[in-house]
Amino acid sequence: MNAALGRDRSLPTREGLKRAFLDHLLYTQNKSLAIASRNDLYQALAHTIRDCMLRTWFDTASSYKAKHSRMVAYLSAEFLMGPYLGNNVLNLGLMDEVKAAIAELGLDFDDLANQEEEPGLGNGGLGRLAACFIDSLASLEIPAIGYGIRYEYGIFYQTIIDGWQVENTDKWLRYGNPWEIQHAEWSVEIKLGGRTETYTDDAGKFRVRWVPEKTVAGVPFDSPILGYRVNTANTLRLWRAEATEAFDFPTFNRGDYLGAVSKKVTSENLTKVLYPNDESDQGKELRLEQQYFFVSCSLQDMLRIQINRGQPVTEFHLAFAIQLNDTHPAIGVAELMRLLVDEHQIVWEQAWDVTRQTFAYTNHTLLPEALERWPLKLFERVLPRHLEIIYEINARFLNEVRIRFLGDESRLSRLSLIDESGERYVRMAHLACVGSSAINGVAELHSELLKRDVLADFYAMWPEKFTNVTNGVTPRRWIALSNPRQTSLVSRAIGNDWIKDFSRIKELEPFADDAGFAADWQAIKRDNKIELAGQLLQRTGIRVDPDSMFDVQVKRIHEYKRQHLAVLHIVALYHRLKSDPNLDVVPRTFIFGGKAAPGYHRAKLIIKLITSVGDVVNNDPAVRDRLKVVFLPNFSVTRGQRIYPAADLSEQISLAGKEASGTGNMKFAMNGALTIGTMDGANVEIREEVGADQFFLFGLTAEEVYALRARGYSPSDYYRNNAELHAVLDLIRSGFFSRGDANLFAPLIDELMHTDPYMLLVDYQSYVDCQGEVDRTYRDTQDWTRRSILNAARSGKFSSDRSIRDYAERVWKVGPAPVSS
Ligand code: H2P
Repeated sequence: MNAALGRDRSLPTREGLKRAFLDHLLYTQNKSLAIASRNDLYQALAHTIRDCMLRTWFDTASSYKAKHSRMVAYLSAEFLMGPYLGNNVLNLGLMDEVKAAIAELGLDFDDLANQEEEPGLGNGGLGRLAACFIDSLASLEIPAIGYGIRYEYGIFYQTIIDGWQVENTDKWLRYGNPWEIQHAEWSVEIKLGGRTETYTDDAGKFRVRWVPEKTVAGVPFDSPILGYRVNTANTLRLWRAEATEAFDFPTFNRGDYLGAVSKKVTSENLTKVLYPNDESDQGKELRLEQQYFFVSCSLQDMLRIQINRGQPVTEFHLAFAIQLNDTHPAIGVAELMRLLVDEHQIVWEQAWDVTRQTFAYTNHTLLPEALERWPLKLFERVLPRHLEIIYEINARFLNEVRIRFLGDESRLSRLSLIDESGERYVRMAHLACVGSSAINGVAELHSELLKRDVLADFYAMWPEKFTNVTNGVTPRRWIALSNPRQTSLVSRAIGNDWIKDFSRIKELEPFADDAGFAADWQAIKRDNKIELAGQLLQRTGIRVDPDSMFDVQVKRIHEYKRQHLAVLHIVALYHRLKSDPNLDVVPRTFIFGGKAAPGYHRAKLIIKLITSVGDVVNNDPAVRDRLKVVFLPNFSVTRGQRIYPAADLSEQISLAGKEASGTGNMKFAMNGALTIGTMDGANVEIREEVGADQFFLFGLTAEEVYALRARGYSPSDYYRNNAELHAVLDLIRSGFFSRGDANLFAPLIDELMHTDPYMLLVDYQSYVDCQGEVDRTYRDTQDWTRRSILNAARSGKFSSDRSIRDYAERVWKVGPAPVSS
């Protein structure tokens, strides 16, 4: 700890902060104020803030150790943390003091905070959920550790060139990461490839040994995760792969200089880069290695902690509750079995008991193509011992099934851990279900559909394992940090306890009818919009009117999320304006953001469609600036923090039954945006909570989608029978938005007209009508503002603190273990 910050945990004074900052500038960055770059200043500030957290971090670790607290281990291949500085200052309760101290040095806090390279170690909702959960676990003082991968390059940096997405590597570590501490002393060794052999141990027992083809080292990098204004700082532990031997002397001595370091290079490739979602099969082997790598590192680490505490490994499940964030870490089930049986000589039955009681599995998707499975051949090549273990688990499991469902052969093949319908695959979701004591979906509807559809056979086996935990997001980052104006207004009205206990946001309800409060609320929204408009201009060159309605859709680009349905609406409006230039429309700014997986061509074409329609609409004088379409490149946590507070309308328009939950929908709602959406994912619960008046509902329900598909769906009927839709599709198809190139959008439009797997054409009219209702409501500013306040006031359920309490109670059976000061 920096001496200037004092030796106890009491918070530093402004003078102390200034001194610590200048010390770090000098001793850590080796610069004076006069010659420091902005990055130097950021680094010095980051180190100063980190120092303020260290003592809490150490005290938390010793308290857990002393009390033998049962720990939650959250295993996730992705942690989309977003920038740390602001969040840490907020959670320390030091925002005002730090801002003042920095200002007194003639600097601007926000300016320095903007220097931070955000660790983009996730694709979207799944990774961001892990980050919200880690914040809530610490804030609720629940002993927990997040385990993941320290990718050298996170999700690609997206630029838009000529309307197309272009991917650039994300060099987030280029200036170093002040928030992590490397712990080489806790490195572990990871085996890969090779073969297995049997032997008889000293006691005459028959055993199996894994003889790997190669080994790599896993090195942990720890970041403190401070809870909001509590004495708890948990740990996020991310693993980096390194060569066990960095330099091969025999090779070097033979004169092969490159060869001497090649092992180092290939080993380090393992944690080089985060895989984008929806990628094709290429590079799959490395991804399996990545998953196994971080899972094995983490399990070995937990066993080390367990043994250090003097607890027997047969009580592993009493010490740790492991949550599998999707199937990416599901190999953990086989790995824990291997560690217990092969390395700790525990008998199979006991090891299996321990394993099953340790794991719980969260499913995040209903899309069948997104359920992970590994070609058996590849699996065997990388993890030969695990395949044997999986066979054994499967044999025992299928016996259980046989007894329960006598003679039901098709059930056996449906449930098997191995898919044998064609080329053979290992089914990771099945491994996760069999090896876990609890299985959950991430919203009520999603959990129901899991039981009915994707995991129906497992539900029939073990109904008691299934539960639902609706997602949530942290109000600290997504309101207090992102929307300081709304935060102070709310706190002036109801005090600031809502930041810690978000259920109390409901106390805001009466203020919906308070004219003064409403006027302030509206003014704040406008200020936030002005700020975002500035960013949009700077990043895209497009000038937008802050008095227009900000209609926003930000999320991964995917056909099921239906960004192109929003485009059909824009084109319809444009078409109406062209036919009747004096039409009275509500001026709107359509804002899109999100990344398409580099190999997902259709998604990239959707981006091109958005930007192409934008080019025409934004530059057509006949529109007279009443419609603007902006695609903000490189949507990220940082960008999200500017966008959610500035939105009027939140677009949540996936086909019902496809979006597991959604979490952006919650961030918008908390920041006062009304939702237009389908009965999908957590939308259903949002509507239930905020009330139907605050939610513009359209489209088929999941039931209706099933029924229509069963009857046989013919999109061309909708095309033929709806004149406006007909015109809209024709206009896009004709090349009007693509400088006459009629081929460009043909694949997209032809698909809509022929198969339309996400039923845009069915929901089109209902969506456009609903948007008409949005317009009518928006025209009455007072009414809109009232709804906006009510909406935010009733969003209490969607705090990730509530989600974590649900997990703690229903799944992990853990409670808070406050760290005394
Ligand atoms: C996914 C689901 C979302 C869900 C999120 C977190 C995979 O996120 O699709 O519906 O809210 O996990 O559970 P995303 O699509 O944003 O990558």
